[in-house]
Amino acid sequence: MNSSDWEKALEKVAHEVSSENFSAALTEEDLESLRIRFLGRKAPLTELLKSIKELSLEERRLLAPKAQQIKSQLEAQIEARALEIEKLRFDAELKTQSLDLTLPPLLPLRGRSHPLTKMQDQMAHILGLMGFSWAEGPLIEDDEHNFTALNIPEHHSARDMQDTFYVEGGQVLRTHTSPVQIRAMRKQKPPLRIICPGRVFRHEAVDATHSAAFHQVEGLYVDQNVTFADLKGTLEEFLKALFGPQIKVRFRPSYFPFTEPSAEVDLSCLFCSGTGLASDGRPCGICKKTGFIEILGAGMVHPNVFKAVGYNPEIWSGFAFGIGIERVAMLKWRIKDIRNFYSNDIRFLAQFEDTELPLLA
Ligand code: FA5
Repeated sequence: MNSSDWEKALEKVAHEVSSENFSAALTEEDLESLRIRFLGRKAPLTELLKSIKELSLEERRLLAPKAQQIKSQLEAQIEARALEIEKLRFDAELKTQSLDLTLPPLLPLRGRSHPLTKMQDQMAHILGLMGFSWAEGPLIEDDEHNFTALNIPEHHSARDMQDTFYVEGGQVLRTHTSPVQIRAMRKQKPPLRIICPGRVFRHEAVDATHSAAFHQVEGLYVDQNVTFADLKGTLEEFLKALFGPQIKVRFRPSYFPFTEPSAEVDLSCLFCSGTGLASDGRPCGICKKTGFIEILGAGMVHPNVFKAVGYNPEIWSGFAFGIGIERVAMLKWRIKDIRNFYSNDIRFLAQFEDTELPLLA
């Protein structure tokens, strides 16, 4: 199309627009038909704007603003009419409905923290009273922090303990909060006492107690002459503050490449009071009849980890632990399925009223 045909076509559109009576549109549907007719993908104005690239630069400079002006004018007219239609609808509604001013007002919905945030805060609060301060690290980690510096070299079978999501460029979604230990120790000289709460990711099949994205709180304590007894005492004290003095805590020998010796820590099952049997006498489905549920991994920091961050293992010793926040929350509030936390069901989320923060005995 040459420029004079183009201009004529535009004038035709302008004429059609100016002779259209937008006030004749009485409903949103009427207005939508008008919008499609004038501004839709196949509308003459849209076609014209698409074909403008066939004109010379000079012609485009002259004609494009005219077309744009018609388009903006159309959009403004349609928007103005939409507001009028809305008002017409509202007025009609007011005529048919009566207003009862004696009705009690609707109370505004109050937002609250997610139960996992509440649990994380409670845990951080207790550990804070014990002298641990908060540290953070990135969710996308490099191999060095997530594995190598934690004494898990490449091709080591321990990498299979945590199925990993790999990101482009060789990075990973962190599989645990332990890499923050490395970051904290490389930044700070010992002694040091930190916790790192945060989200972690594993390529795992999701079921009632496993999620592919979940939360942990890492703890790390480094000083001179730290012993396994310090680790036991700290964790027992922490878990009793969180669950109450009646809770039973069990340490089982385990293996983590970054701690030696290592342990897994179980809590007596709160669903069956540690009996292993549900109220109907059948085996407890949560603890699988064992009376205990695993909630954390822990151990004494491995000398290779100290070497990787430049701490002398002959001078410094320490313990570390990693707790699953979901698992603790499930036990504390008797939640049988981890997926409830992520379902965004307000009926579930609204059950967790603010409770007082626990104190140490
Ligand atoms: C670890 O992640 C170690 N980094 C913990 C650690 C830290 C050990 C420091 C020693 C020193 P593990 O894979 O066992 O360990 O996970 C720790 C806790 O996270 C488990 O006890 C459990 O409570 C929770 N957890 C593990 N996998 C899942 C999952 N898929 N869904 C929900 N919680 C999980």
